[in-house]
Amino acid sequence: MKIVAVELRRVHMPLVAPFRTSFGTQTSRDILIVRALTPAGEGWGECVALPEPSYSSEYIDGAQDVLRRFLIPPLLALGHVAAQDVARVLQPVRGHRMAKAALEMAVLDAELRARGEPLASYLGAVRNHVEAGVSVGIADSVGQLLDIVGGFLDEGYARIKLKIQPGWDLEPVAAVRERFGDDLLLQVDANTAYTLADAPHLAKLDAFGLLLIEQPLPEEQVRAHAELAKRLRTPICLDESITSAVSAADAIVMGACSVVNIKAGRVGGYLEARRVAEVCGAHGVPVWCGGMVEAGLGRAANLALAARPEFLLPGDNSASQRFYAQDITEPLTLHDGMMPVPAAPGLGVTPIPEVLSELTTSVEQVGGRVHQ
Ligand code: SMG
Ligand code: MG
Repeated sequence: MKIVAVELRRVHMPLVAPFRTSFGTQTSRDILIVRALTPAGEGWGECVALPEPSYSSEYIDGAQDVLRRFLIPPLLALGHVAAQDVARVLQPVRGHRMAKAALEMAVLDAELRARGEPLASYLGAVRNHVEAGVSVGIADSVGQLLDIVGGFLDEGYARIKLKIQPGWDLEPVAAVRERFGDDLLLQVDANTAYTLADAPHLAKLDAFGLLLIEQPLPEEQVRAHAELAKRLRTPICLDESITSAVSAADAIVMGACSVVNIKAGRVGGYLEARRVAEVCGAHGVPVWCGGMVEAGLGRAANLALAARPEFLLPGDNSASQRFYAQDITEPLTLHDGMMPVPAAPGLGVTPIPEVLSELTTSVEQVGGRVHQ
């Protein structure tokens, strides 16, 4: 289809509670929403970049700049573009995977809506519900953490992920295990907060029967993760380090991880995310779908991806209300511990115009005028 123009919109969404990780505390989410305008209709994308380059090198103003100046113009210049061509067209631009992913997502949504196909079936979904996990931030105290975890379990979440950092690891994990029992599916995420020298300390987590420890060491330290894996019984899962299907294959072959967290934004789009899943599946490595505190568009797309067969562990696929009192789309909700996979064409959800305009802080359009 012909991409006539692309709208870049920023929305500001308050979080229901602060979300603290080893790299910072968020109290609201500033999100870049991408809308592709075509003669056949529109398509929506959501960029997962955070306001600061703290989770990874990308950040939201940078993503918007590279989209405006370097990523959108080559697509507008084409007479016709299919979603499966977007990554190749954008390949001359190095990196900027989150920005590229958001643009590809918008083109893919437009294409799928135009032909009436849900994203889930396009991506190869094998189920219409996925088990819901929830990521729990660093709390002010262990007592507060236990209340928060208990609340999520009451809501029906099937798996708990605790954010950890030096000084907030063994004690909260031990307390959650003791309070909620050995059957609780429990895992931890360090967001690169440790070094290989912490191996003896991290090995103490082995006592708690965790599903996995996610990204203990810095993004570039894949070999060090392989070294750490030899010293821990807890399986290592990589998040930040996995930026493509090729890097996933390398990490697996090196022995750096035995589980992979797949985030489409981090690997440059849902089509590359599908390739990451295929590579992991071929190596017998289970995967799960990560989250980036997305609003409804990103959440819906993640559910479609998580419905693929390689997704053998519950992901960070939580309900809209885990972070947002008011989502920009119809809310995605839990049903008996499961999240339904959207079944309508494209992403299966659409921004609610009044909510979107109320939360919007800026809008710019790149490309021509569209009459619709
Ligand atoms: O969307 O449920 C979510 C957040 C899941 O913990 C989560 N994401 O490293 O996996 C991760 C973090 C990255 C974003 S933290 C702001
Ligand atoms: Mg992570």
